[in-house]
Amino acid sequence: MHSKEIPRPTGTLPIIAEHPAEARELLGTVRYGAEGGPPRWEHDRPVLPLHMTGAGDREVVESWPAMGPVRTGEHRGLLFAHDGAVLFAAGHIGPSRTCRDDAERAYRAAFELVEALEYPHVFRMWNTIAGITDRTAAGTEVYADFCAGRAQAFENAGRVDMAAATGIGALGGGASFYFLAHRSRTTVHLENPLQTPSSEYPARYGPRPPRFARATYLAPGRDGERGRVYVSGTASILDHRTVHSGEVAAQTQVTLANIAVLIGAENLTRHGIDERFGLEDLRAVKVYVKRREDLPVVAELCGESFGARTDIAYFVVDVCRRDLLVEIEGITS
Ligand code: 3EB
Repeated sequence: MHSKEIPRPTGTLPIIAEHPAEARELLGTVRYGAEGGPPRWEHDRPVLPLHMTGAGDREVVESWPAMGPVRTGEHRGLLFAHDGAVLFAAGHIGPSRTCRDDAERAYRAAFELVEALEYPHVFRMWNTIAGITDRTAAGTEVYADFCAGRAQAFENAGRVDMAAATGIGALGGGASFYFLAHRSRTTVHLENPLQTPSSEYPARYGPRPPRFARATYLAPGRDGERGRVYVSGTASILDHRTVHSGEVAAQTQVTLANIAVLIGAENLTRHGIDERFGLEDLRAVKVYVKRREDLPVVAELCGESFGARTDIAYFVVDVCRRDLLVEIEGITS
């Protein structure tokens, strides 16, 4: 006799599918689809539409399960849902051309929310920004402008901790974000010894540095939830420099190697975590590719590196630096 492991819904690993999972067990849903805009209510749950797929691409629906009775609400345009353990919140930052002020406002609202609801441990944030490498009316790069507003909000809130994050292009719909915070589980924000911490990037990348950790480890819960690493959007960056400009295969390899080092035994030990993970342990992987023609090469390299059980979604969108061709994120199982 052999028994088969039955997948158990968990509050901190999403279900990624072509269709939304059943509403009553969810915190919220993110639609990586053909249109973006403000979050909305569907079946009393927040739904955030992101414009991440082009004509003919399949929509990807990311559903965050709830572990208990869910309460919902709205705070300054952020729609949220929480179950006593995890808070999910989603918002539309605004048009990308006025990113700085909009980002500051949106992040201020986010920090107010986690304080008020008492979910202090922010463990993952996603930012999607249309025209991320364009210039604002004032001549600043949109991404740099976004970073300036976000940095100001962190400073105003007195927040020195930085969570795992993704900052990535979108095909339209301005700038949006969503995040997850835990009420009680310990978070350890991880850096990668091969990469400069984002908050120490030199000024050439923008007036205020980005604010994200390379990954966040959410420690095991008393309820039996395992420890997981949430890997940020990771790119072909060593120290703070893009490497292999124009070469998609080499960029993909450096990106995968960066993630392997980040989640491996040595780096986790350095952060006081007695666990180890490899690329084959990742789930809910998202791969962002700048040029559609690079998809086959990137998909082949990812297919070889991740496990047979890894679910991978590909999106063709701009990455935050013009010379970056690929960015990859995931969550350990
Ligand atoms: C980088 O290392 C790549 O601004 O939140 C990755 C993850 C990136 C998060 C963010 C940006 C962000 O700079 C870009």
